[in-house]
Amino acid sequence: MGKRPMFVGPIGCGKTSLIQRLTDQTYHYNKTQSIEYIQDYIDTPGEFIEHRRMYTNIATTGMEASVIVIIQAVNDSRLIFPEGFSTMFSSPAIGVVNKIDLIDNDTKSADFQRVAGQLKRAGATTIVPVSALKATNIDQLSQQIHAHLTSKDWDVKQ
Ligand SMILES: Nc1nc2c(ncn2[C@@H]2O[C@H](COP(=O)(O)OP(=O)(O)OP(=O)(O)O)[C@@H](O)[C@H]2O)c(=O)[nH]1
Ligand SMILES: [Mg+2]
Repeated sequence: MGKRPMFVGPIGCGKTSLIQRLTDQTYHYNKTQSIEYIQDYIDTPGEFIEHRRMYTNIATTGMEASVIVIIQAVNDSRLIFPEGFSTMFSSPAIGVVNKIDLIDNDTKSADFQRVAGQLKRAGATTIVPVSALKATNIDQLSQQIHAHLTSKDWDVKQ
């Protein structure tokens, strides 16, 4: 079984849009209805994170992933990921704050700091600010993801 990154986050935070950027697909809206495998990426529906009774689905699928990418939009003021969220996985978690175009890329802003802090407390080892819309910091995100995949894991497709 290949080892992949799995993207989780609430409805509309931009998981699918980011995967489209990372895989050089056209950026277009496409509501995720179920777990989808897009090239080497695992995309999940936001419902899986918004409804805790669906956490088991995420935990099970997470066993196939060697890195968990937890994503929240900068304009989402809710507490989405509980403290220690990442401990349900055996793989490390990267935190992504998406839609930074809405704050003019200002990572010092209170909104950014609040979301980044929540992701850290959820267990993210690093925080990457991105905009899927403007394609900002996509290379940086790609590097962070690949740093968590051994080349062997990433190359093997079975
Ligand atoms: N302003 C802004 N909008 C974005 C950005 N990324 C995504 N969006 C918009 O947010 C909406 C939801 O994006 P999706 O990528 O479908 O979000 P998702 O997390 O896959 O949502 P589900 O599949 O429903 O869980 C779309 O209208 C996107 O165009 C961004 O960086 N900035
Ligand atoms: Mg989606």
